[in-house]
Amino acid sequence: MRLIVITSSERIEGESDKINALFEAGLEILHIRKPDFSKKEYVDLLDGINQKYHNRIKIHEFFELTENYNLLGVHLNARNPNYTGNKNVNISKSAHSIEELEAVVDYDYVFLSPIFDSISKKGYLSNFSDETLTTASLNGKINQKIIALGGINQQTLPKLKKYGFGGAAVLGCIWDKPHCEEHNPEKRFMKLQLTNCKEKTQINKGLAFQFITHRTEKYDYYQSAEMALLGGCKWIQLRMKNADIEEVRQVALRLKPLCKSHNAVFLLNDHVELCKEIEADGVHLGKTDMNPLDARQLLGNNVIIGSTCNTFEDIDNLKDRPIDYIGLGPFRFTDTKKGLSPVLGLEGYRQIVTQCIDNKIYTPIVAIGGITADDVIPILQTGIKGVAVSSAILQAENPVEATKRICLNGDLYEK
Ligand code: TZP
Ligand code: MG
Repeated sequence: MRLIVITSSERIEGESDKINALFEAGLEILHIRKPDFSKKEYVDLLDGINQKYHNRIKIHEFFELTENYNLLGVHLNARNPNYTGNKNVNISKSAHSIEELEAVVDYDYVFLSPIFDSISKKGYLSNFSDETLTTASLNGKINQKIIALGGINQQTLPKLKKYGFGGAAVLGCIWDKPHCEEHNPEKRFMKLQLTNCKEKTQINKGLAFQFITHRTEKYDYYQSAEMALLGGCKWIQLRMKNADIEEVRQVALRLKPLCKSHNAVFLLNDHVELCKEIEADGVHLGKTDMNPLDARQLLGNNVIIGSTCNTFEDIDNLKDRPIDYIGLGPFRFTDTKKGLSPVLGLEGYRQIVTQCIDNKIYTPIVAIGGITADDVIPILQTGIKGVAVSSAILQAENPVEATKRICLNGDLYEK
């Protein structure tokens, strides 16, 4: 889900700096909503925000400012119900009932509120029951264009997932209690971003099983992924070590629709820019690849970012980074990867899972390296949330059957 921040209607001390810090932390869209501000006050606030972030800002007043500042767009409301400018800007509006969601085609997105009891407006209580939201979700009224608003924080954000909202807009949980010394919107946003990351991968629900492509004598990259998909794998990582980018692009462009037709997630190894260009579901980054913070900035909040770790120290170093999952390995020796780190084995995973819990690190971990179908249950029993597999599938006599066995063992563990 995308995360959108709405400013407080109050004046906040050092607000431009705090907004710059939010963008630096990877914020995709900021709504400036200041009903009591004059145009001059809007201008002053915009002038204090780094120009490179202006195209991520939407405004609720003084729509003509979109022209001078090259802003992302406007949010229509009762005070300003129309945009009459001639720029092709991003337009959103608010809705307070499911019936109002009928006309969403005319907008880039629509806020639906209050989903939960508001944090900033005391006494503004949730207007939607679980049943109403579930029905609206089933009949498609709640979809990727609908952004939940009202009472969203780290605790309530995960509850949104089952309804299929395209995102969440937050205000109170970022700006609440602005006068306390600890008021750090950036930190609050990063925590929310981490919660959002964990939701995206669905790793906490059942087996997370990622197939990693590898070229063998028998199969090319595309064929290898296709067999894993036919065996029921729902998560493909296109890893083409030493291939030039054009070659990766060509395979990726064919594989992306194939994954979609199997309802599977499609990740690229290494190539952040290509991930953005072809709109892959995510990217897996090694230690020498792009920093996850920069990748998050480039890709936005909806994209999955995974990172490789070999030790607890690696995981600890990433703890404030907006990553969705960690690939931790190697479980045992494998030829698939060159320059392998020391093997961890089950005991290594047990120790690292304990260290993570002791240090309150909850990023889901996927085991990798030489894993076979028989390893799945023992690995999951250590508290690891999933597995990434390559050679056990590609070296099998029947890769489709081998994939099915891994899925089956994951299912057995769930029961
Ligand atoms: N990183 C650590 S091991 C590995 C990667 C990419 C390869 C995993 O493949 P296999 O063949 O399942 O060991
Ligand atoms: Mg890499």
